[in-house]
Amino acid sequence: MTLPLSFYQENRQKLMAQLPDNSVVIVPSGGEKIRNRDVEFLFRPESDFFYLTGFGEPDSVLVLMKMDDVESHLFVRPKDPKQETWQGRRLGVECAAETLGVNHAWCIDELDEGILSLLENSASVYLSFSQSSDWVISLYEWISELKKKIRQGVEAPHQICDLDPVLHEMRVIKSEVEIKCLRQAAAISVQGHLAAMKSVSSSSFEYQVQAELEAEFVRQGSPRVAFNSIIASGKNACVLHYTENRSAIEPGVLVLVDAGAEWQGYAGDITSTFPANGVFSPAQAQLYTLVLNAQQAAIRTIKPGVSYDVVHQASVQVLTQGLLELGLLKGSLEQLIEDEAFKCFFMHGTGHWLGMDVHDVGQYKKQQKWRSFEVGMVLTVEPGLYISAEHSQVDSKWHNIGIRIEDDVVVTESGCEILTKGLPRTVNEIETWMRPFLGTKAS
Ligand SMILES: [Mn+2]
Repeated sequence: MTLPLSFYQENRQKLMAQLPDNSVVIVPSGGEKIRNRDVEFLFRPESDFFYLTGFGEPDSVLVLMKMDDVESHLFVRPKDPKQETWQGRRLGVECAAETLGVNHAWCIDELDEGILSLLENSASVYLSFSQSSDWVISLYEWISELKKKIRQGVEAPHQICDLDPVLHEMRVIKSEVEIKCLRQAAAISVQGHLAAMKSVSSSSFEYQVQAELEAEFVRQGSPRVAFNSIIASGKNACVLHYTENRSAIEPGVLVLVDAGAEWQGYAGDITSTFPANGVFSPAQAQLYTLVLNAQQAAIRTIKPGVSYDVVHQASVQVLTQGLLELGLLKGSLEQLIEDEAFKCFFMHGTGHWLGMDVHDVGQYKKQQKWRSFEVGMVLTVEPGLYISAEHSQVDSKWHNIGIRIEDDVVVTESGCEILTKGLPRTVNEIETWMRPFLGTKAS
């Protein structure tokens, strides 16, 4: 399944409708990157480019112009039978315009002269200020070339603008089609997490759980993970972005899995935490239930008009209260919240925008004020607690427990819809769900 061309065409139209006349937009796909010697990383286009084209090849550049009409120009790699035999098929210049629904296709080798002709007599050029600065250097060179033609009556652009605020604001609000893709990315991610839970008690090492998780993603048709999977057992769960996944899974520990599949360029992002041998210890169960309560309280706050920071406040409130009751923090609730005492155990935010990028683009604040939720926004809700052994002031029964629970939600008219449904979440649900799959480890 691919999205219809009209999705990308509409995105281009919507973008250009917001820009002044005589604007030119430049959006590159990015290129392949060397991993080591002659091996490349698997290529994945920049999300802005993919959002506007649906095209997955490297070394491509989209140029949109708003002169009398809106025109779309795409620079792509040429057909090259020898290269294609070795490196894979290319769409080529001939087919590109029709296949991708753009007005004109160019060969990427003609980029300099092509862009020069497209920039002639334009007033403003828009490109992403968060992407490579090489483009700004090229742009200056193109503009100075055009300025040399001033006596021939050519006008050069006199304004370089950041494309991010306009394009990324569009990407924050997801359309029905996008929500469908996110729902599918979430559903595949759920299946992967279930496979991980199913396999953990018979796995000796974190990477074996990763293999089961990612095998399920692939089996379900996801072309790649949305980000590097985290399989963190025991104390490794206290390292927030642990991706080594090489440790032996010790008996009795919790395993934190933070992983998501990609679908049509859209990311799933789920964190599950479950016991390696299917049963929580009392201390693990207490902390786990606290994080789950915080997550549910946070999700309950989400609806149109509510300020973004309310979600975090809700989870902070529940977590601080719970840490106080369990004796991990001491003092008065109000004071502890004001002093952000929770930060030594919960050091990240409660979530982020989710879309084509796992930490998706878009402002969180406007004029220094947290923005309010709108229908079609998609975000993660993921409170956590991480009690490393360095916290010698707390009882050692809490040490080396790291828990995060993360789901993806879309803001709806009446509240929000959880996209990542179908996972056992309470202590009881998890233990009951895992029971039939408890195996013995191969020695
Ligand atoms: Mn996340």
